[in-house]
Order: sequence, then structure tokens, then C-alpha cells
Amino acid sequence: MAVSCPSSLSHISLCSNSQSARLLLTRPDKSRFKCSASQTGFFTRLGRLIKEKAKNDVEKIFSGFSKTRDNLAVVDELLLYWNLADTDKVLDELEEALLVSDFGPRITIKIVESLREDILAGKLKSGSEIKDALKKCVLDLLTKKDSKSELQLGFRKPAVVMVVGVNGGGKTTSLGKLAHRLKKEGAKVLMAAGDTFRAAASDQLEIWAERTGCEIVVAEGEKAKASSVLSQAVKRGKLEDYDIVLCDTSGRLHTNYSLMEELISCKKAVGKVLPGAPNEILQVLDGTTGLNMLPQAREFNDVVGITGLILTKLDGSARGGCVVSVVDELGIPVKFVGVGEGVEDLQPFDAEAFVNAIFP
Ligand SMILES: Nc1nc2c(ncn2[C@@H]2O[C@H](COP(=O)(O)OP(=O)(O)OP(=O)(O)O)[C@@H](O)[C@H]2O)c(=O)[nH]1
Ligand SMILES: [Mg+2]
Repeated sequence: MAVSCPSSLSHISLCSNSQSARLLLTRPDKSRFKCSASQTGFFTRLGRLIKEKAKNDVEKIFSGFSKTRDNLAVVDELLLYWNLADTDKVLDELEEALLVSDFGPRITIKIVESLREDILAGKLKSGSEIKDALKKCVLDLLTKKDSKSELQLGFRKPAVVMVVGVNGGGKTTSLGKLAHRLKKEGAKVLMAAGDTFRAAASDQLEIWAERTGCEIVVAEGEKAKASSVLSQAVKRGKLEDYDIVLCDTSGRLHTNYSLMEELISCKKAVGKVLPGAPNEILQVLDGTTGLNMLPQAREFNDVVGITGLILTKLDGSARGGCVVSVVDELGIPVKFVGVGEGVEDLQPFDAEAFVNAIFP
């Protein structure tokens, strides 16, 4: 297994050349955080820092939801002239607006019926009170599950994050953008090119490695197994004191049994090198696929246990309601949203900002 280092060190073999590994271990790297034993909160802090920064960037996060905003603009019109006698008609139209925005039938009914109950009980007496209740209802749905939207990186280095999902959803791109964010916070990041199916896949990740100034472990030879690339990367991460190893994987259909089995081997291989790893298995879901993402997420979750979601392409034709459906139906937190193809276009998910963005 060769380990490719695009920056200063070219092709060393970790297995056969432990001398190189030792050299790398002692190489000073001033730019990164120090993580002493007393700083057990290093990873917690890293996850939180990233989240806080995003709050400054709310507009950018949800500029992509213009379609959703248009669909939901009807809510303001409906509520502006609302009076008690029109309740059924207004709630019917609200239901339609939510469905068109991909809220999904289950959630839509939940929201509309809870509003109806409060209106009839006299708790909501004006259009603006109904809108506030609607926003609160959506926010509650997004936050009620006791799930953490910050990255959970554990307390031991290196933390290992696997990125999984169906073909073309944005795994490699999201991994690159995530590496950029983590690097900016001072973490020492290693990438692992675990997509061994497509010849061009590791080239694509190498471009991201160069762009973000990260090192990368790639497969040696065409027949290398994904699980062995990932386990080599985690070994190197351990030996060379990396903070985080980000593992890319091949796109696979959730209905393809043997490919899903391969994902289990990847997870096991990583855990063998570092018990407890991976710390996070993030599933990438393409926001433009709407509610079709639900069965994908369910299947991946059943097979490998998904710890967080990255919803991509929200800058495109995605409809925001699917975010609510995914969180409610699966109980898995959305940790990041992809809002473009650039290096900065991955934002931590902030439920409150999201609700304010779709119901301005
Ligand atoms: N507009 C937009 N495009 C994105 C986003 N994320 C990824 N893409 C694009 O989607 C395409 C597929 O992205 P990849 O990262 O290669 O997807 P993947 O899941 O790794 O694909 P496979 O490895 O083939 O399964 C690329 O053209 C990306 O630039 C996003 O948030 N917004
Ligand atoms: Mg890929």
C-alpha cells in the first residue's frame, strides 16, 4: 500500500518503511492546534467553533431556498387576511403549500392539525400568531429529537469521519469542503480515497487535497480494496498524529446488497485499527431528490448506522421541507448543508436560521 503525499513527501510505504513514518512523526507543524491530554474538549470545541461561525453567514446558507420561499409566500398572504370563519379554507391552502415544498404528508398533517387545535382552542387569535406558531412547530420538529447537530469527534486522535451515500450526491465535494473548514480551525486533516470503484475518484479527491492543503492516502494498484485504503489511512493518522481522518467512499445504491456489505467491511476495518472508530458516519443526501432520499437514508442507517446527514445542493432546485421530513422521520440530525460547489459552500445546519429562512 503506497501512501501518496501530494505536498513535500512522495510515495512512502507505511508497512515496509517505518523509518519514513518516524520521520513524518517528528515533523513540526506549527499551524495546528495543540491537543494535550488536559484539553479533552479539543474535538468538542472544534465541532462547536465551526457551528458558531456559520451563524454569521445565514443569508448565504439559505439563499438557495428561493423556490421554497416563493411556495411558502402564500402563507403570509393567507394569514394577512385570516379570520376565524375562514380557518378550514386557510389551513387547506397552507397544507397544499407545505406539500409543494416537500414537507411530506405526515409532517404536513402534523403541523396543520396542531395549528387547527390551537386556533379552535382560542390560543391563536391573529395571522401573525398563527405564523409564529407555525415556525415554532417546524423548529420543534427539527430540534425535538435529542440529537446533536455538532460533529461528535470523540476525545481521541485521530477522529475518523466516513462519508457515505448513493452515487453523485456530493460525497467527495462535501468531504473536501469539510476538510477546508476543519483545516481553517487548525486541525491536521488526512483524507482517505476510499472510492476504489471509479478510476477518476481518487484524482478528484487529490484535487481537493491540494486545494485544501491536506495530505491524502490513495490505493496502490487497481485492485485495492476500499477497506484496506481506509485502514491504511487510519494507521497513518495514528502514527503521524493527525487530528482527523476523512474517509471518502464509493457511491452505491442502497438496494445493492453486495455494495452495502462492502460498506460494513470498511467500517469494520477502521474500527479494527482504532476501536470505537469511525466517530461519525455522515450520509450525503442530494437535496434535489426530495422525499426519495428517505428510503436511501433508512437503508444506509440500518446497515451501518448513520450519525449525521449532509444535505447537498440546497442552492439548486431543492425544496426546503424535505429537511424537516428527514429529521422527523429518521431522527438523525442534519449536520451540514451544501449550498454550492465552492470550497466555502458547506455550512453547519442551524435549525433556527433555517426556519427563519423559509418563513421570513
Ligand atoms: N450546486 C451544488 N452542486 C454540488 C453540491 N455538492 C456537490 N455538488 C456537485 O455535484 C456533483 C457530484 O459531486 P461529487 O462530490 O462528485 O459526488 P459523489 O457523491 O462523490 O459522487 P460519486 O463518487 O460518483 O458517487 C459535482 O458536480 C459537484 O460539484 C452542492 O452543494 N451544490
Ligand atoms: Mg465521490
